[in-house]
Amino acid sequence: MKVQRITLREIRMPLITPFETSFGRVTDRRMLLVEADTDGIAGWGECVAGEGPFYAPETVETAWHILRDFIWPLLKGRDFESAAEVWPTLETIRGHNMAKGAVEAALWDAEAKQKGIPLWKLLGGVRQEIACGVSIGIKETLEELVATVERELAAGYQRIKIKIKPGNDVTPVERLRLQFPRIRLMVDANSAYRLDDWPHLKRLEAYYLMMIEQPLGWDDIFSHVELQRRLDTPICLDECIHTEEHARAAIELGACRIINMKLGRVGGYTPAKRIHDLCLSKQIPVWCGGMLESGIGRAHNIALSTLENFTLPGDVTASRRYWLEDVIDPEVAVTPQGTIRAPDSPGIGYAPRIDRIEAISARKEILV
Ligand code: OSB
Ligand code: MG
Repeated sequence: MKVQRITLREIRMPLITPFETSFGRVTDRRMLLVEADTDGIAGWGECVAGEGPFYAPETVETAWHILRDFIWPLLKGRDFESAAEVWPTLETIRGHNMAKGAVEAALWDAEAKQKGIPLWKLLGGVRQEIACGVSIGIKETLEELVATVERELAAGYQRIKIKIKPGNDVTPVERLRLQFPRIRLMVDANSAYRLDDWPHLKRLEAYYLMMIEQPLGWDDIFSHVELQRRLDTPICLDECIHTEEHARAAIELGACRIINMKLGRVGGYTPAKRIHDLCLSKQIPVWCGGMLESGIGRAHNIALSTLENFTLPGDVTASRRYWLEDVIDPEVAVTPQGTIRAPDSPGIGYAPRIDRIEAISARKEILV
């Protein structure tokens, strides 16, 4: 698989409704798409870096810079046996996992397309139908939150996650539990609390949550160990886990009992599979997180979610929850049972709509 050229594009799409987390509010997404041309076959990836460095250090700008100035020189002219060789090639670059993950995923797509098989099968996926939950941003009012949850449950989604922050946590959770006593419910704090807040977080335990996602510092595994000791509810780590070594430390130290997996956060399929296998051997369930992706990133999340240890519903949802019109054909759709069926067609199995992608591109750079 010879890497002939890479095209970077920044597309812009407005969200149907703004998405608010403890670290900010997004109304318009800027997304960096990577198209990798290999022996005449194009593979696609999406860089999940945000507009600003508020979830993680990377941004669209830093990723563009790293892809053009450091990743491309390592890939240019290379002839890979398989996409599994890409991640080791990039290892000399420290960090910048979202930039690495975008191009690595594009090359996995290209390999699957060259072999004429679905990406999820190439990865070793064991189920074609994946279970889906939703992530609901912080809402202005409890009524709006309840109405949103009602709508998502009616659409079939199997698990509800709400974003919380100090001052907006116990009240919405209590309200949802009163209204929906039996649903699978969880919260995501995106690092909004300190260890000292543990007595307050303990109050959430009255509402039998499936898990509390990333309550403490984005790079602070140690404080989560202390917190998990004080809580019965499982902690799920997201922001803290960038490498297999982080995952091993978190598991061995008891910082979490569940891990949220994001391709971009860990740097691609090769590290994701390694962390997945480690978690499987330690009986730590994983699920696939989301980053408000366009259809390209969504398609990759679907493929990843077919791996054996993805036993909990992920934040992988229909295109229509976020976009009036997505950039892939067909769009991602969810069944009335709250599942998504991984496609039978080669690669990611959803065709990028080049005309639409070009039309909404704010910039483009071809690396040769
Ligand atoms: O923490 O999981 C997160 C979105 C942007 C940044 C971080 C997160 C999220 C989500 C949205 O929760 C998940 C989705 O794409 O639906
Ligand atoms: Mg999260």
